Amino acid sequence: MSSKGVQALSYAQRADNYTNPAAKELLLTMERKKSNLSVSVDVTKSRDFLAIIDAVGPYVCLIKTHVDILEDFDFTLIESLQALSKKHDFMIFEDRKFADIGNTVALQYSSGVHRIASWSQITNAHSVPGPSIVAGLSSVGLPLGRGLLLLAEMSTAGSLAVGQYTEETYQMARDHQDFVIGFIGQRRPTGEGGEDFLVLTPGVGLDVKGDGMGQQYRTPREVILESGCDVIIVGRGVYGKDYSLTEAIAQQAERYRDAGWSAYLERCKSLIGSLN
Ligand code: S5P
Repeated sequence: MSSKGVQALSYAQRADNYTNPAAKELLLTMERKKSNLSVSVDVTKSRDFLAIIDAVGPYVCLIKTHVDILEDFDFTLIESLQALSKKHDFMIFEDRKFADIGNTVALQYSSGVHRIASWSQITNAHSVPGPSIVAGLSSVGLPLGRGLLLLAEMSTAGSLAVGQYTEETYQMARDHQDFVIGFIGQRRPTGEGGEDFLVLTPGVGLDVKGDGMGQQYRTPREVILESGCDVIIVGRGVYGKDYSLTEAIAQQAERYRDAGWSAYLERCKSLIGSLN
């Protein structure tokens, strides 16, 4: 199936293209909730973390976490996160960006304070160590039905993840399709050998173009319609700086959800027309 052929399918139709349970569940959740929005909850206090997730929960398919940012982390927080995931019907993605040898990443994924594999349905890794990082992580995650995203590109100015690096990351994914379900990247790979991969894209904002620290923002329309990505990842664009404004946060989540979903509908419509 060509890259355009994949993009013309609905998210629900694409669930059949995967054997990995986390990929299937994400696609079906997106369709059920009519949302391709993931909110990235990058705050330091558990109270704010849970309040933001409860506010945005109705509008997202996926909550992205950085649990190592939380100053007051303890494992009961994970139980609260899982309760919110049930209440609002979203999946959980710990953005751990593993980047070490296979043995070390397997320990970081399964153990330590955070025991990520025990609760995070999706996680991600840099491809810089080579295929052994996938082997290490899949030894822990595959038996649990987890899915892995490889960082093929980054949203930051001057990123080194370009060209040959990105191409070889795509190849690593093709070689491990039982566990690698897609990429963190800025565009859908072309020249695929018929496989379907999920592309989750950070660096999304409707109001500003950057953050003064290298982050670069594009709109949901650019990401979903023009670049053929699947999920928009939005952090500060949704919750700003005052985390107590939960109504305003929910409104922003709704705004991004609507922008992402209408770009997806427009994409399906234009491609179905052009493929017929
Ligand atoms: O290339 C990347 C990859 C990631 S996962 N660029 C990113 O910004 N991210 C993450 O997405 C980053 O770690 C942060 O959690 C989120 C973007 O947050 P925002 O506040 O800039 O939307």
